[in-house]
Amino acid sequence: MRFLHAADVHLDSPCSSRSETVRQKLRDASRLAFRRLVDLALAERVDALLIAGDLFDDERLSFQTERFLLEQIHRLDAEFIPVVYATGNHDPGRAGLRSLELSWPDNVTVARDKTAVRIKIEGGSRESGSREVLGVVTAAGHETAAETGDLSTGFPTPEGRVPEIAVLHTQVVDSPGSAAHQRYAPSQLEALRGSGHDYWALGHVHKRSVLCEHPGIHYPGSLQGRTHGERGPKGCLLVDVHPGTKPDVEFKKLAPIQWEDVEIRDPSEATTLDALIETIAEGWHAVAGSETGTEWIGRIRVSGATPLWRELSGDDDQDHLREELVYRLGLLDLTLEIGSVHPQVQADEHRAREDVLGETLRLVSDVRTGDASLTGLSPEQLIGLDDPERLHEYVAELLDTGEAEVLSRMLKDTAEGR
Ligand SMILES: [Mn+2]
Repeated sequence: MRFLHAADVHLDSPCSSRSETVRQKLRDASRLAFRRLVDLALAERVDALLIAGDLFDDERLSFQTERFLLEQIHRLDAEFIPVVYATGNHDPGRAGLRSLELSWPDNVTVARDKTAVRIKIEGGSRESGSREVLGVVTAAGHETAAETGDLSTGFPTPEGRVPEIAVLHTQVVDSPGSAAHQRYAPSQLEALRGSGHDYWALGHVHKRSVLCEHPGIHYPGSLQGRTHGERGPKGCLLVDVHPGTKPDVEFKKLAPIQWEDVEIRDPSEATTLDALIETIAEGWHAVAGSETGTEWIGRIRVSGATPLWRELSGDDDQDHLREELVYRLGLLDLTLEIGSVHPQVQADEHRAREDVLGETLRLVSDVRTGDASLTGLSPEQLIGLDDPERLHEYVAELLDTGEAEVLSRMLKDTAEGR
């Protein structure tokens, strides 16, 4: 039996941390990814499409997206491709909720609560009537948004004559990336391995991961990444299952927008902002490649010793650098994070000096670490302090690049970055 396994589509997800333009692009991208999923199902002539929960977020499904979703499912119905959809914690199957009330075409089976639903998947010629059972899909769903029980325990033991596939939105305890997710409907890897199913089509963890090759126990990851935490290519799994052997599982990229991170830890060679842009561009292309047909959202972190430490510490130059990078790398959006940047001469080398420089560096350092008293400094006098309780923390922030500043003003070879 051959099928597509997708999960965590999150249609119409708000992605609230981004600008309105980017949010709109991400919503469109989720829909395009879903359309591509249906295109792929038709092109590969699969026997079924399995969706392991979180197809959308609660009741937050616009009328337009609802129509789009049903149109896409109708395309599969027209080609007699069954869809098995097990609800997740974001789209629970309680009566009155969208997952249940949508006017699903006849090819859709919704597993809406802990009662396991069994569906025979048939193949062969419709005209001659010589139909055969290719496999059995069993699915259970989340009835509410906070299922705490192990839903996998209600799955009946497979009979073993044809491939048996299980569909479930669950957090397999101790699976990679599971710590980032809340503990909804936890299940045990050993129990899934020993259940007798040939393949577990899981959902919930947004990172693609293989928990077991044989039997196949897989998370396909989200269909389209929504945050910096969901990096890399996103899509679905194309699976072939033959009883008794390891399933063939192939990842198919579908997401039109991809998130990636680049970290520049040694920018010391770049002596101008243009040279720094060049360094970052090299780092970016090493991660993102030169692939076309994908839009990118980047997060770039720069830290370490650099002759540009003073420019990089100022908002104006950061904004300029960010805009240049967006243009140069052709990004849809960019989060630029300037970490701790400092001149190439380290304050540590001069802190022990028995002169005014050593004394100043020690004082700045002590204020930053909280070892020096701020007695006499009145919170009312300080510009920009909104909470008097944060006095020490605030002064430490003001002195964040204080040692570098003192060094560059007093020592010849630091001003130019040496
Ligand atoms: Mn999800």
